[in-house]
Amino acid sequence: MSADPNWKPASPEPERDTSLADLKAFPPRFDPAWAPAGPDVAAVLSGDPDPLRSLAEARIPAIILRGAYPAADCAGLIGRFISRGLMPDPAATASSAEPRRRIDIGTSLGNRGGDREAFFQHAAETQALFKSLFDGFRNPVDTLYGSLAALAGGKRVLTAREPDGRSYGPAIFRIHYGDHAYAPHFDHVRLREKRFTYAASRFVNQFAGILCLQNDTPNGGGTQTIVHHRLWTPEVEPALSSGTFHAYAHAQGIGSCAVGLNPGDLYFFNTQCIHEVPALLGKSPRIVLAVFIGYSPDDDEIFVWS
Ligand SMILES: O=C(O)CCC(=O)C(=O)O
Repeated sequence: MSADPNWKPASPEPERDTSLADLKAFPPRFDPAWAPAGPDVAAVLSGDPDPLRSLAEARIPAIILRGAYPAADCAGLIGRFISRGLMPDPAATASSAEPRRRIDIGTSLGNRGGDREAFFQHAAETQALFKSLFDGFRNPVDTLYGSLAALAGGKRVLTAREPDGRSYGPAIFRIHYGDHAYAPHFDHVRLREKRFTYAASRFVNQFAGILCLQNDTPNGGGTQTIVHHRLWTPEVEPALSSGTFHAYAHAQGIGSCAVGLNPGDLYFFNTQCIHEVPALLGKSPRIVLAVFIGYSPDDDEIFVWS
């Protein structure tokens, strides 16, 4: 698999400058009463025996597991991506000056699911690539799945698959360049992408798991995710599609939570909550390992895909 410079959003995004001006005019109201659970699995479970249900009901904005993956292995993996030609070397000005806004290493259902055969073919290539990509480092995909399983109260955590046995991409590295931003949006395989022909659409709730490998600035700080205390419903859609969600949140008194991450930190959140990653301002690409997660309170399985 080679770097994929042709990333396009799964659905049209609002005009970026409108969103950014809106964020400046109506900064989020951070709500200390809507606090993430953490900082490790034991502490989360001692405060709440069923944290995924709490996430599904948006009673907490996120579960943040600090230092879930070794920071040294984050740096080592990035070196490997560069040496294998999966991402450009930021030190090589010729390639880093190319106008790439996001590179994926992995298979995105949102971007590729329109062509079912090509999607499963690509997912098989990702599975093959991941067999050796992490050799010599701790396997970050195992860290993500293992952490989720530890929080899942006995439910079986597995890569999403169809009844014919074909499985999806297990996880995806997303490398965000320059002033890349995710405007306020939600993700849901049924409610947003409407991929009813995929088995992952059986789940009621969708979460994301995000492991930070590198921020856009070193030593903390930098651009971080904001999760808003508002589950998507059709009523909120006009504010999302017009790029005016921040004004809407201000008018409605919607609280928010900023998720500040360092390399090695892992967080889970409910992707039906409106969320965003404001424009990157630092010089380094922001690099994460990401998954989507299908969860239903009364389903013994949890599906994971990218
Ligand atoms: O990179 C992140 O922290 C969140 C990305 C995001 O918005 C998403 O997965 O929907």
